[in-house]
Amino acid sequence: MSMLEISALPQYIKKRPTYDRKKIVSRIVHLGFGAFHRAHQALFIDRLLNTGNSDWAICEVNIVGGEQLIEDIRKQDHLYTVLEKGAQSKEAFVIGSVKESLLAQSDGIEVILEKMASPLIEIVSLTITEKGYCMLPGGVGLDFNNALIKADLVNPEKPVSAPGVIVEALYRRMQRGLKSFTALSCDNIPENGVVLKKAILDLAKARDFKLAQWIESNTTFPCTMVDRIVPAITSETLIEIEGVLGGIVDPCGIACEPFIQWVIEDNFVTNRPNWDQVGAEFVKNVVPYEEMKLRMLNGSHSFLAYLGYLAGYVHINDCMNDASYKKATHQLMMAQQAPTLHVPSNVNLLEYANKLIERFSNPSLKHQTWQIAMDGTQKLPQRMLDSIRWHIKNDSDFSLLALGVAGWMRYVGGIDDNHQPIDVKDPMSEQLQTIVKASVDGIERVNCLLKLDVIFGADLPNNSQFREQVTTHYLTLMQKGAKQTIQELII
Ligand code: NAI
Ligand code: CS2
Repeated sequence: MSMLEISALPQYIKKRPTYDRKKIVSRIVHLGFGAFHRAHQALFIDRLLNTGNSDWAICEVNIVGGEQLIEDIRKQDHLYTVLEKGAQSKEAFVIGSVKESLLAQSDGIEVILEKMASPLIEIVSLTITEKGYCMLPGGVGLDFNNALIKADLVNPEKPVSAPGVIVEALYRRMQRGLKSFTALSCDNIPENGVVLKKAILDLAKARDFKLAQWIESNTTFPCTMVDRIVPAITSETLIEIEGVLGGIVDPCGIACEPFIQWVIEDNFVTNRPNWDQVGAEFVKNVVPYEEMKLRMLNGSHSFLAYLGYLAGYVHINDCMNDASYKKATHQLMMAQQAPTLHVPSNVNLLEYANKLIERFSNPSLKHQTWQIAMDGTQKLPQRMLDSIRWHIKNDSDFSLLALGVAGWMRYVGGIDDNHQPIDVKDPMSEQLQTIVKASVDGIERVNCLLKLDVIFGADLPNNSQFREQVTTHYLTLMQKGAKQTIQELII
């Protein structure tokens, strides 16, 4: 058993850094060194370094959690493995694009802020999950009741939230007469750049109007569409990676599907790396790509997460092995999500949907329905509710989308179809639990959940069609369970 280092790698691991890692420079600070970033952005940056045409590297930063990962990666000179797993293939890549790392808990926020204020840093990117933005669901504005935001308003120079950290770093750059960095959101949020900008400006305005003006005129917030299925790591996968590496142990390894996509709005403050040379796309307008991905892929993912979990399906590919679930997912995509989209001219939605079904069916990935079901209050608006609004306006069928919403309601009720308790994880879980405890299961529960206007707005609960469909599906799910409900609906 040995540690991960280039000289110890078996010859057959061909995909490894070919550049001099001593010469690479941290020009990017990334907030949220989690599973996804390791298998996506860091890999694109590594690919570009391998062309020999770039010296851009990353300083990874975790301000919430992630202590063990940072501790482990420091021990192996910030190298780690990405294992791409297709249905019948696997290939390991050793990634060298991470130059250094900082952890708020041990290094302190001051060191992180100074790094972000350094003139060398040109991009601050983020994968901090939807809740990290501290926005009200639907991205309508910063949540000033969020405990982290409240703390940052009192102590702006020692921030604890991601928006607070960015605002303070930008404040220091403004004070020092430095250029701004580009703030690059890579989270699954519609118009993620616009949402990030709103979070930052809302907080900056509450602090200092001059700072807000400076940010508005000097900082850019490109939108991005990011896509690659990267399940949370498991001990089985780490053992698999060890096997592929010929006995080298890599606690920072991560596995993912072979598919990868990154579409980026070309709007950077300074020069940006030519990620288009290694598979990314720079475009003027990312919105059509984002909407397509969020509704077709993520919308179906959430549908499968709730209805699959309730039925006892642990993984997304288990759902795909059930013919009714597979058919319902394809129908959801083509009949109820696709019509709501304005797709880029080079995209064929039927091919896109077929490819998604193939990706969801990948038996090697073991992507847990429970993982995707997490944080539903942050996900439902962009994945299902926007499409439902479109159908209401166009007087068309949204039955499967309504079933997805009813599935979420059953899920947050905390008991699955086999009467087993569900570990519901959500930033609003306290509120959800209060509602669940105080309501009789059935119509009353649905009515109480529909009162959550931060999720459903004022319009949807007042729409009789929406209310009726969600209630009917909920009652059917209660009576017959998710499997039978889906079977009967798609016949
Ligand atoms: P993860 O749980 O492995 O990592 C989450 C990261 O966010 C951690 O580094 C954590 O430190 C940070 N974080 C969590 N809460 C935070 C907060 N309140 N403030 C600041 N940082 C916070 O999750 P993973 O898989 O890396 O996913 C992260 C996000 O990436 C997703 O929410 C999604 O928006 C996006 N994404 C994920 C994909 C996937 O398949 N895993 C694919 C496409 C996008
Ligand atoms: C998933 C996504 O966890 C979730 O909510 O729907 O992380 C999904 O795997 C990615 O967006 C795929 O790109």
